[in-house]
Parts: sequence; C-alpha cells; structure tokens
Amino acid sequence: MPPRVLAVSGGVGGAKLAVGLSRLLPPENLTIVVNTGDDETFHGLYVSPDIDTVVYALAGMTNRETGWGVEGDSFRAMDALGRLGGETWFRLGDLDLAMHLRRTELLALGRTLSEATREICDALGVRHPVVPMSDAPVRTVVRTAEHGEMAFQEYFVRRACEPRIAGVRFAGAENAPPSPAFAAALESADAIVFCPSNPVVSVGPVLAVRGVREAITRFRGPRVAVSPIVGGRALKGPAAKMMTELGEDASNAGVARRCAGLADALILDESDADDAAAVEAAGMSARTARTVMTSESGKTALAEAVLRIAFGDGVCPKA
Ligand code: FO1
Repeated sequence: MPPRVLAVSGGVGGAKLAVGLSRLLPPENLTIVVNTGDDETFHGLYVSPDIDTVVYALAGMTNRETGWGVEGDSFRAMDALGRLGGETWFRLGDLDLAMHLRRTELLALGRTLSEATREICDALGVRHPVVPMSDAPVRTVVRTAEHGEMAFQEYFVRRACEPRIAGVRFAGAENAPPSPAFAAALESADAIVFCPSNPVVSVGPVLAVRGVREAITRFRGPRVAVSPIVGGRALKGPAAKMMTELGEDASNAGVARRCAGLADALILDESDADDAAAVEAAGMSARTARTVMTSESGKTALAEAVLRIAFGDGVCPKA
C-alpha cells in the first residue's frame, strides 16, 4: 500500500511537483491542498489562480511558457472588454474564461469552493484531489511603504511586484477552518510535502488557516519541504524579493528558518549543496536533489526524491 501524502502547493512551482507526485501515487494516496489567498473577483467572476494552475497542470492543459493559464489560449474577449472601457490588466484568456464562468456558476448554485473544484476536476479528468485550503474566504493583503495596503493580484500582476513590501496579512484566515478534505488529510496522511512555492504568500496563507500551523507542528509523520530558492534567487516569482524586504535572508537558510518546527527536512537544489550547513544550523535536515523542473521527467524525478527522503532513507526522524 503506497503512503498517503498531503502536498501543500501554491501556483506554478507547486503545480509541477504535484504533477510529479500524481504520477507516483494513486488518487486516494495524494491530497493536494492549494493556497486560495490569491483569489479575486474580476468582472463578476470568481478566479482562484493557484487552483487554476494546479488543475490545468494535472489536466495537461497548462500554458508551458507562463506556467499559468491554458496552452494556446487567446485574449480576444479581453481585447473586446478593453474596447468597452473595462479593466484588462488581469488577463483572462478566452478558453480560461470557461473555468471562471463555471466556478462562479457552481458557487452561485450554492456549492462550496471544494465542491466546485471537485466538479471541475471531474469534468477535466483530473482524478487526484485538488482541494482549497479553506472554503471560507481568505485574502492575502500586501502592505507597501509607498501605496499602503493592496490586494495580492494588484501587487503581483498590476504593479508587477515592484512596490517595496512592509508586511503581509491573510485577511479572514483566523476564522477560516481548513476545507473538509484538508482537515481529513491532516489527520490521515503519512507525510506532508511542502512544494517549492513562495514561503511568504503561497505557503504562508495555508499555515494561517485556523488550526493548521498547530496541526502541522504536532504532525507525527515525516514532513519534507522543497526550497523554492536556488542560487539565492527564486526560481519564479517574487519570493526572494519579498523575503529580503521583510528583513529575512533570501536564502535556503532563510527558508529553513521559516520552516523550522513545520518540516523535518529541506530539499535544496544540488547546485546549493554548500548551503547544507546553514540549513542544518537552522534546525532542519538538509538534503539535495535536482529541484529545477525543466522537463516532464524532472517533475517525476523530484517527486521520487521527495518520497525517498520522506520514507526511504530514515533521514526524517519520525519516518
Ligand atoms: N499572472 C500574470 O502575471 N498576469 C496575468 O494577467 C495573470 C492572469 C491570470 C488569470 C487566471 C489565472 O488563474 C492566473 C493568472 N495569472 C496571471 C497568474 C497568477 O496571478 C499568479 O500565478 C498567482 O496568483 C501567483 O501564484
């Protein structure tokens, strides 16, 4: 019987490892819990970017250039909307629009976000459970020195992560219970895997959901995190910039300090093997693997390394 794994994911990097894990574990042995702090309503449509990214990746539909959105999509509806005077800085592709229309429709019919996501996954043939961190609204709010507070997508897309951040909060998280499937996986999983996602705004919101940090702290099985930092830079996105601006080290040691008490081992890219001592000084076991997933086989290889480290070689003290 394969082990049951709970994978915590943000968008693009997390989705790649989720695909790798889905090739090694049957659907009943993998739960992929996804950040919903980035969710936003655009033009009356409920958009859940990280869920979209993970679902498209598992369905084999991802735009390979961006890592989000649908391969081969066009933006004619956005162009038409712009001509009508609508806001178009957040680009919803013509094919992608179907996802947001359908989700919004299901939510309006009274489905929870978990139920709507399951129906969409079923329709697209995605068999591994993709679950929102919570069915209650949680919104990532970025505090900037120059412009005050702003919604995450305003910071991330509209302002291209340029404002200097002074803080981040997850509005609603303290009252948001974990979604039913997330809560069940926290109880029944044999291991927790933190995918290589932004520790501040992808993993941070998941940990902020009511009771989650405590549940992961007392989790008894192996907990393995994959660092999103390689060579002192984030593979994708603003993780390194954000950590620096928040006064943290934008390094594997900085990631290890964030993970301390929540994960037992931190997997570094093999090119960062020299960081192992600093990671261990932060209280985590340092392991290496090829974490840069530039090919399909790279996703599977990293997933194999993650499972080997979690279960195979005894490095996680509780394995
Ligand atoms: N990212 C962008 O950089 N620009 C966009 O216009 C954009 C649109 C978009 C639409 C749907 C969707 O599911 C994701 C989209 N993303 C876009 C990605 C998204 O902003 C980020 O990947 C995440 O929120 C961060 O993980």
